[in-house]
Amino acid sequence: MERTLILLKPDALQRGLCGRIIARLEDRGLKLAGMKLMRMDMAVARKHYEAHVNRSFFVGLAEFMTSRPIVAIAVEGKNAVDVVRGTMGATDPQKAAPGTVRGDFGIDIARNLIHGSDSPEAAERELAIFFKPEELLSYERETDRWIIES
Ligand code: IDP
Ligand code: MG
Repeated sequence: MERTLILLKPDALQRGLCGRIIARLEDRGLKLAGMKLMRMDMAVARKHYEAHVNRSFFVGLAEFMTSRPIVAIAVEGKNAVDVVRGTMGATDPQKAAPGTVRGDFGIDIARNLIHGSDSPEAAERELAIFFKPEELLSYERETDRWIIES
């Protein structure tokens, strides 16, 4: 079973969309493994977005992400990384399909509401930035028994 990191960005909290976004993750069948309301600091922003530090948008992105509270969420499920990316939609909300979080709630690439790790390796790296091992919980749900491994 795969785990991935989701961040509800400051715009999701400012707009009061956390519940609706988390509902979509739960609706999809993903299991919550960790959740934290927090403020990202600049050191964490640089670490989390290390692949983007030299991009033109990095300063604006880091300033935004550290400006107000975020919610860090770990979810677990079959192919969780790809499932979450699909549920999020394309990076640019203008190009994101209707039915996705970004496609339904966003219009600006710099205010696209949600982060999700883009590979299992990135997920492992990013989860370790936001959660101590003991903050990620493993527990059984009755519906887990319905999942067929393939
Ligand atoms: P992703 O969040 O869909 O994985 P990335 O390419 O990893 O997209 O970019 C990280 C974040 O940086 C995006 O979610 C978005 O907030 C921001 N970003 C990416 N490209 C641009 C841009 O061209 N202008 C402004 N912000 C951008
Ligand atoms: Mg990314």
